[in-house]
Amino acid sequence: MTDFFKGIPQIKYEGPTSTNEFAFRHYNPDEVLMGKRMEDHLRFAVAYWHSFAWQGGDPFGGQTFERPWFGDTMALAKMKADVAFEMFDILGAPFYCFHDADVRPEGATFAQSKRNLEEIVDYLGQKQSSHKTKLLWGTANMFSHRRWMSGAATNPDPDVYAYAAASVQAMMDATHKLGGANYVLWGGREGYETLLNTDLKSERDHAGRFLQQVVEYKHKIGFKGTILIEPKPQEPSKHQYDYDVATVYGFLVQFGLEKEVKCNIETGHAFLAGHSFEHELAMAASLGILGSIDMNRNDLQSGWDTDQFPNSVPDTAVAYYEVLRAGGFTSGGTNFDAKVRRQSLDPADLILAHVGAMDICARSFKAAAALLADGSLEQARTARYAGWDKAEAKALLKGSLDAAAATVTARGLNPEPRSGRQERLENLWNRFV
Ligand code: XLS
Ligand code: NI
Ligand code: NI
Repeated sequence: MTDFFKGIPQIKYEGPTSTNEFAFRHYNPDEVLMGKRMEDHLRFAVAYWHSFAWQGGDPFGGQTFERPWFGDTMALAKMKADVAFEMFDILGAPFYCFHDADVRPEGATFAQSKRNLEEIVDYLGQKQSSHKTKLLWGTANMFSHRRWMSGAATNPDPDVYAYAAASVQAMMDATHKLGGANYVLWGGREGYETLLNTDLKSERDHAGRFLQQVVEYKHKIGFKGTILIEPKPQEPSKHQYDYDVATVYGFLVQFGLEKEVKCNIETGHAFLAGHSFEHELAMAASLGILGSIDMNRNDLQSGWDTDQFPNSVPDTAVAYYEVLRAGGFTSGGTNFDAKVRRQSLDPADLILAHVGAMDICARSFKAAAALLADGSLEQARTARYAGWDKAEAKALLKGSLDAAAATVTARGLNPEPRSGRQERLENLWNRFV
């Protein structure tokens, strides 16, 4: 036991009227909704990088956090893991997620980095067997070190492609060993800064071949988890190839991977792409590639990926409504890809940020589940499209364009517009949130 969280109790559900800061008011892991425990629906995960590796820097200043595990030794990496699992226990977090670079010190050579990773993975494995928290996903950080500055699989230098292959292989092995439910690829540097020096076609081709190799390797080692691509339009690159869900789907189809790979969709990334979070979720669900979510929020004035914890029930509820309509999570879950602000120095800030976010998600999820169970919204949606159930409507799709055109005169069609009822549906929605 470390004493980092000394004095902080385990967080328990106390109900909506509780005034105890260190309690859940809405997240009740054992409460059954739609036939499933809330914990099994939401599948919360803590992101190792934001809570344990990030030092509080911004473009104008460096480290603000002083954590006893900051430093580049294996002993400190183990202390970091000890503290991480203490936090998972306090929160009752069923899952966590990490990058290779979050958990181990970088070595002088690839072989040394890999040995460091393997040693820490064994340590994390022991932790997992004596705690309840499991791995939602692992991923390789191929954006921080200067070797990745011009891309990983899309780098003009083939040696970097090889280094990316070795990095992903090592992290897939680690994820497999730890029983991870998914493996994530987020391509922060898989894009360009300027088209003046970029061969866009060959970069995309290399990214496609790389992803095929990842999928081939998954089958070779018998990893049963889902491979997930995390779309983001820009930041850190000016333009990233995995711009949004629809772009990723086109890319997957081009490389024959649309049945193999799904998406990990992040709230703030959806906004950066000019979409709402629910748009990205609905799009992925309609394409059969909704995998998992990175839950957070952006500061909408700054227009940047600020990775704040969610704090709006109406916004979060529409997102979970789309997840529920799609049948809920299978291998995926709700990863808090969120960090406390750089002035939030106290250990309690880390805990309470997650407590608040888990409560926001639980409240939102309950609202979404109640609306879905009520059925009125889905009935209204079904009624709006009911014309398509008729035989003559189905025939329009089966036949040719001129056959469809001919029905206008044959049936004397003169369509009357009908109300879309948006405000009435918004009022209905607002009864639940
Ligand atoms: C950055 C991404 C990153 C991924 C994992 O914007 O969200 O944190 O989730 O590499
Ligand atoms: Ni992000
Ligand atoms: Ni993310």
